[in-house]
Amino acid sequence: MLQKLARVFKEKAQQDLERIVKGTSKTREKLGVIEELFTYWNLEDADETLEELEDALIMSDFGPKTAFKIVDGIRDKVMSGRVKTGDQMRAELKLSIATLLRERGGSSELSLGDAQPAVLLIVGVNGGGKTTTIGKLANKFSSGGAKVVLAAGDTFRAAAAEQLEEWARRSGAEIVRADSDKTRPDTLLFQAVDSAVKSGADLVLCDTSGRLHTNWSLMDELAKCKRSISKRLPDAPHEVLLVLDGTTGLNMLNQAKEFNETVQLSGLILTKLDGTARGGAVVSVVDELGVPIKFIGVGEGIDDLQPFDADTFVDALFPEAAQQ
Ligand SMILES: Nc1nc2c(ncn2[C@@H]2O[C@H](COP(=O)(O)OP(=O)(O)O)[C@@H](O)[C@H]2O)c(=O)[nH]1
Ligand SMILES: [Mg+2]
Repeated sequence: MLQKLARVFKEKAQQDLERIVKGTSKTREKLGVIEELFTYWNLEDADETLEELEDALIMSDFGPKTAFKIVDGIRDKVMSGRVKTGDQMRAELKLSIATLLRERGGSSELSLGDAQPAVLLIVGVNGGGKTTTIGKLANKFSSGGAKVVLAAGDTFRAAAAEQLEEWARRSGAEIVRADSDKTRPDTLLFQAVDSAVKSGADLVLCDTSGRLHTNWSLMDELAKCKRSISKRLPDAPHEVLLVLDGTTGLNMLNQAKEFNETVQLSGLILTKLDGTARGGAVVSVVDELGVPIKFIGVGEGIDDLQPFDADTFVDALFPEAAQQ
């Protein structure tokens, strides 16, 4: 049932493009330079234009490696005569970014299989939107008829469990909270999965404390959390999702690499795309890690979570309106 629910969400992905378009403004301001390149493009100085395109992508947080790869592909098409005009170049750029997101990332569908319950571990730095995203996910699955348990694994701050409790109330999910402030997060997560197994729940969403990817002892604790979940349920967690703050820029690449080394990510969730997001950086994360974006956050409300769709995302980066 869960897998079916995950698929239904996916089909709604084309909606609400407008809000992402508004949100990716920061990246697009910088990508404005690229629009100019397309407008004044002529085949005679193709080399120079392609170099400027590469610079503009790097300026828009795409990261040097990824920018080089994208432009190299376009250069091939220019040389072989398949790209001749500015419009064709824009189309090619969009296509190559979307293709990269799909091919390097793989499927953006949650892979929950037949697990009972399916367990999702949500990780990331402080303030990225982990708890909020868990609330939104809980609501999606609950309203689809799934029995959802929230695990308050952020035992670090007292207010964290309260915040999750509020989301549990709003989404109709159950919550497992620490009964003492000495409870360790790995113990709490073990208890939550145990309780979900016993009560026949469909889905467990595990919240964790925000931590800097440079803090070794906290990263080690996160690895323990993951092992502790597996100890109770051998194939769990079925997904390890890193929440990335869409306004972060290229620093998110370092975060993602460290988290990936510690807990082997299966997907990314990009939040705050309704703000002044810098969508370019995440393309680099997908490219270098080979991990897909699975959801995007487009606001603070309970319905403001969308399944990721590569074409919609690229359309948001290069909207029609800016193409005149
Ligand atoms: N605008 C916007 N704000 C968000 C989004 N996701 C989370 N937030 C806000 O970001 C702040 C931190 O979120 P929280 O879930 O507590 O982050 P956590 O520390 O990772 O658990 C809160 O004020 C959220 O309302 C989003 O997609 N868009
Ligand atoms: Mg939190």
